[in-house]
Amino acid sequence: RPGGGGYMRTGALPGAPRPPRFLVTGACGQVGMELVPFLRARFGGDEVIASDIKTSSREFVDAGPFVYADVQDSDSLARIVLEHGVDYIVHLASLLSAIGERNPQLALKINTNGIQNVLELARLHSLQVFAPSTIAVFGPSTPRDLTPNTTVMEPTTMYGITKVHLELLGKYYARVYGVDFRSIRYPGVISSKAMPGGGTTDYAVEIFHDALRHGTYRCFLDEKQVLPMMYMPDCLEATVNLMMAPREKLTQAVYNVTGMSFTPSDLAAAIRKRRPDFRIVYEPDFRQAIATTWPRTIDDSLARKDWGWQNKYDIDSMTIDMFEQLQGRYV
Ligand code: AKB
Repeated sequence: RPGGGGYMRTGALPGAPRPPRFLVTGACGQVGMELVPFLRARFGGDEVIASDIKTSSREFVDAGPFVYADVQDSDSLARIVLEHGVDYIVHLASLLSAIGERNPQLALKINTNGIQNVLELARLHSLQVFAPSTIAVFGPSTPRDLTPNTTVMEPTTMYGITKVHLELLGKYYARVYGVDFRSIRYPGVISSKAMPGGGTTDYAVEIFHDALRHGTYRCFLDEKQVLPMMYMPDCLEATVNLMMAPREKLTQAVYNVTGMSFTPSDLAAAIRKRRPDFRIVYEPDFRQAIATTWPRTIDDSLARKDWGWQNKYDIDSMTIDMFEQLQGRYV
């Protein structure tokens, strides 16, 4: 491999003699399906190894290197890292909040084993790690408006608990072993390519599909529930910008990031600007109880200051783009 050191790490990502090689776990999930092509466009198709325990589509598997990897199996992860000369693990595999409350034991097992295995590999083979955290690390005792980067983290969901574990473990490996661990607390991510799976913020994606298919949506959250959100193009930019930021610029390992905050009724109103006949009914279920424990708005000023985070999309520009992206699918 040109200029490459096999499994030896080059150490320097920005300005490195060759592009870094990435392993993305959970690549067939909502973020992975878009982050993998985004990284490939930027760093080269062969430099990004997508991995998952399932495949999303034949097209995705054929688009570049794809391997089977269960994040709970550290030996098979090690094998991939060594055989492919991986420098950077982007660890996306995780069970989200709603599905995690349906099966807390499974969420605990997959989420904690996954990050433990990834960080151990990073320690042993000098890899860099990006692993997203979430607004779900916050709970009822956290200030819910303009939630600061550093504040109380007492989540009440298993998902949130496993992500606090991820954050603290990542910082431990950074402090004790010098692992370069970076993380963003993702808000709800809205995207057009892949459906999210098992989250509390999923309504903000489902609503577009149902608006286009049926002209109506049954919302599982209360109409007044404000939650922080971000559109996928902003999520991709934020993720790669933090991954590539010069280390000396970073004052944190984990950053709050947000693009907008809105309620289901705000989103319905934005949709009605394009679909005046769109109807929404509210039938809050167990996910509403999760949402009430999360922040309404997030203070992401440290991300803006340290590595220049800037969102491009607000609720209206995101809605216009979602319609453009999805239109062809349902005509
Ligand atoms: C979820 O709703 O569980 C996720 C998240 C906010 O982390 N989208």
